[in-house]
Amino acid sequence: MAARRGALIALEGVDRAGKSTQCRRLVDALREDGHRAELLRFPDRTTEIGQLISSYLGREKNLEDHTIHLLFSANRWEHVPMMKEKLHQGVTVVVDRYAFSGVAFTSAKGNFCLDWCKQPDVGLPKPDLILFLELSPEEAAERGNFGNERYETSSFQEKVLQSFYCLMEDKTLNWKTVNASKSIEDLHREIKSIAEKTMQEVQNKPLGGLWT
Ligand code: Z5A
Ligand code: MG
Repeated sequence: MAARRGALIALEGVDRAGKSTQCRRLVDALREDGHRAELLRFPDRTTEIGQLISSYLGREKNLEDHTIHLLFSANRWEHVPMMKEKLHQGVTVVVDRYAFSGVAFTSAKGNFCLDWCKQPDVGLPKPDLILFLELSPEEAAERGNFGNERYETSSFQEKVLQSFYCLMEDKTLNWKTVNASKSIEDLHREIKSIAEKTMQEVQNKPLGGLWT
């Protein structure tokens, strides 16, 4: 029998929904329970491509809209060999944002169709679970002001949210929406339970390709 594989779990959601907090909590808790689990964050600002992205987000550098979209995608592709290796070794990989952020943010700029935005990410490892952390703009505002990075304005974030809702209509993907206004601890318990169920369900199933 083939070795059991790990699950690919993506966390998505609006700004300040708690994605990074919950990704860290999930990986720590899975490890404490004896699972092998690793965290990846997109954009990964540590690679050469990631540094370009980071200077774009920090407004130090201007890049043409298609160009930055392709760089965000390239930043995911550069991790694919490692992600596949880990997953096939039985390691669960938790990703803090993934291709869905890529599509939602670029398409929110207008003049981009969803289909064009998806193309560069077609064939990436398909998440077994996409947890969408839902939070109203009012509740997000209570968690502090927007930062100074590009995209951090309420009007833009509202368009991003609408793009996420379009992506969630795709029933070939396992989207689960969770209420991110709960306490960090309650939300963590809910996310951990959904993640564990998915890990069980997919361990003997082949890894899919995204949007293929
Ligand atoms: N982007 C893109 O355009 N294309 C792409 O392909 C990708 C991304 C992958 C940088 O992302 C930008 O890149 C982002 C999308 C774009 N632009 N925007 N906006 P990033 O991931 O680096 O962004 P970030 O700086 O990490 O922010 P975030 O992800 O929006 O925040 P978060 O991770 O969801 O939240 P958090 O850091 O866990 O928590 C935020 C605060 O709330 C913090 O003070 C927490 O302590 C607090 N918090 C968290 N949970 C709770 C609960 N449950 N209750 C109360 N307070 C809480
Ligand atoms: Mg974050």
